[in-house]
Amino acid sequence: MKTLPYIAISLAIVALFSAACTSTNPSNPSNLRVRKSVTRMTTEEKADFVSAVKALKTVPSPYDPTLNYYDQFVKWHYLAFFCDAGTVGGDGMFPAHMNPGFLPWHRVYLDLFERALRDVSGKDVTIPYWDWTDPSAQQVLFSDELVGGDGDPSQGYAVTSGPFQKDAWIITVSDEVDIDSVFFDHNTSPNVVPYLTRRIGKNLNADALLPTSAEILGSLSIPTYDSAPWDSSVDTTISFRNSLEGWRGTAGNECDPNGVMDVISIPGERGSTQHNIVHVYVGGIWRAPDGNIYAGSMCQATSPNDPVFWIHHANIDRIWSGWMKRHGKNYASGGEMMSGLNEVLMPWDFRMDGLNTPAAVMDESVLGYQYDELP
Ligand SMILES: [Cu+2]
Repeated sequence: MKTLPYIAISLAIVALFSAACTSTNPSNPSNLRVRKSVTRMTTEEKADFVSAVKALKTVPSPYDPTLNYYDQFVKWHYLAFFCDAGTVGGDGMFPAHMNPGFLPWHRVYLDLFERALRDVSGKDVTIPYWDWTDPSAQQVLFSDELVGGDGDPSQGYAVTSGPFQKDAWIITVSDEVDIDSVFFDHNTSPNVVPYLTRRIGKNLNADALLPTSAEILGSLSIPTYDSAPWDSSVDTTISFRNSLEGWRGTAGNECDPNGVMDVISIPGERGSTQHNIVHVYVGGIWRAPDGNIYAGSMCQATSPNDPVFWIHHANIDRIWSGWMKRHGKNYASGGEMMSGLNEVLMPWDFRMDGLNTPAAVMDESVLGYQYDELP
């Protein structure tokens, strides 16, 4: 495997706006779409969201005729999961995790998805968010009106309820690489099955627990956006980004020799909280009777196969906005990754409106949306 060409990005800590100017565009607030908590959606809004998501599976991607529009998004995320931009097809894909670009990359990604939902449905659909600290949100989210429930143990934890159940929601883009096997003595199956799997709350040797309010407030109190060495090993007391992304205790293991990131948390081996642990919470990790360790759809690099992904990441994005409300629109980057303030986050270079760099998307109102409530 080639190594990523070293791109030195000098430290850039830029205060774009003062903390006083962090509210959404006051001159025209009514034009902003509102992303709401799943608990505040009407029955009709839930139905519109679900049918728009499902409609994306039925139309071709405008970017790649071999994919449907939904699976285009899955494919982008999969490619963005490699540390080494030269690993997959040499297409220079930006590594969208474990670096300062994590938050702006996913902000642009969600925005493109939300635009696709509106285009395909002709309706003013927005992505709702899942406040993990609200138990009623979990009930609403995993109901048949939204994403359906837990997997069925008798069917390999296939999701068999709701609009995205087995046979009604077909997965075509799957992980091809075993993410964990390089570092660990176990083998996590890429789980190549054409349906969603979930084993909610199951981590290999313990329960996976959702983030607490105290943990989120702790992240929100961190004054610096990110710090050297700008990856998953940075001390989380000086990196809001890494604290929220959820890496803990990964020093020295930021990327494996195959250039694949490891999102999976095994207690005692690698800690994981917040963004990461919610992926684990929904997908689950378990040892099957065949001895292999399996990870549910949300634990894969192709995690956007599970529509929970969008609702989870809207909450990540909302917490980022909540952090900027407190600390100003500050951004800091460095290291090898292409995550500089004014660097185009790949592959979003096709965006002709220029909303594809960290600087351009710091204020979500520029993208035309706001949250109904910030933490
Ligand atoms: Cu991601």
